[in-house]
Amino acid sequence: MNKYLDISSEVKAALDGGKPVVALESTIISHGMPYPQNVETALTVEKTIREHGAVPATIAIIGGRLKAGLSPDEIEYLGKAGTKVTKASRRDLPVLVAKGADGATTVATTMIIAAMAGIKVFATGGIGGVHRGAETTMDISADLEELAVTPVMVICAGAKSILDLGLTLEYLETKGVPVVGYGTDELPAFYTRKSGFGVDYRLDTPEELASAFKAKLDMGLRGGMLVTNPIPEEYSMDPGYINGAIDEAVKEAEALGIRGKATTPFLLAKIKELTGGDSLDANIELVLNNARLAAKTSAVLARL
Ligand code: PSU
Ligand code: MN
Repeated sequence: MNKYLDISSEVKAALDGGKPVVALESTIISHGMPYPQNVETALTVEKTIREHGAVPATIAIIGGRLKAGLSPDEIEYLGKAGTKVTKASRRDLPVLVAKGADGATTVATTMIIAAMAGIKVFATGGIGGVHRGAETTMDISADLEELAVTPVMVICAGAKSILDLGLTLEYLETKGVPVVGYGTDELPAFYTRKSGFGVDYRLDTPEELASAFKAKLDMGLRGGMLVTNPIPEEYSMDPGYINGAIDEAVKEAEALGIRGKATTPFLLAKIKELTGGDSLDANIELVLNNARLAAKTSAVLARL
């Protein structure tokens, strides 16, 4: 086994026994939501996964160790420390590990560590993508490159329109990443169920998701699969309202010259501020919805 990797005893027992396991990221804890809702949400997501028959493996870097499976105390620590913990994408891993530092893992890094541990299904909220204005800034999330090379199914609620959704889909197509709509033909836009952009395939059951991913693994096709699961109707937000807040956040980021890895956390915090917490409630509900689907899908995959 990778000498930098620690798999918790519960996660290890599940993997050794061929039981379903669902990976979870930690940037959403340290950088994506405020304390204490971040910790409460992370623990509720773990509970939801257990209730649906799988074992949760929250992933992070603690003291330079790659962790698959955190204790509630470790989750509390990451949530309380918040943005003091380095947001860790692929390029951050070597130095953080060598220095024995902490890192909150993005979608990209969570996929890397999940794959090292042998975990195939990962639930999150939103992924990074091609930012608006990327034709001049070249701000394209490392999440997309990871989906191109690392064999993990990522279940998300689509992408926020802080991104250029059309360019994000083009990029994923070029990289050979299947983009699946769960029960929908349209890419969901995180807070809303619709975006105006189509997905590659609509699949309607956990069985269909699991068998498509199994086929990809069996063929040895590198890379992952992106499953986009619309936010439940009752929690979805008014598109005019939320898109107005997003546009304002993007303008403010430009005016302040926010760049690089600070961009996504800045936009998320700004949107939350502008919508007075409504967006946080929607965010929590869609993550729970993705956790349920991931637990069910990993249970099917474990039997195939
Ligand atoms: N988008 C969201 N919520 C998030 C993120 C993105 O709606 O919490 C986080 C995820 O961890 C994602 C990361 O992997 O931001 C992408 O950051 P960047 O755009 O810097 O690659
Ligand atoms: Mn970026």
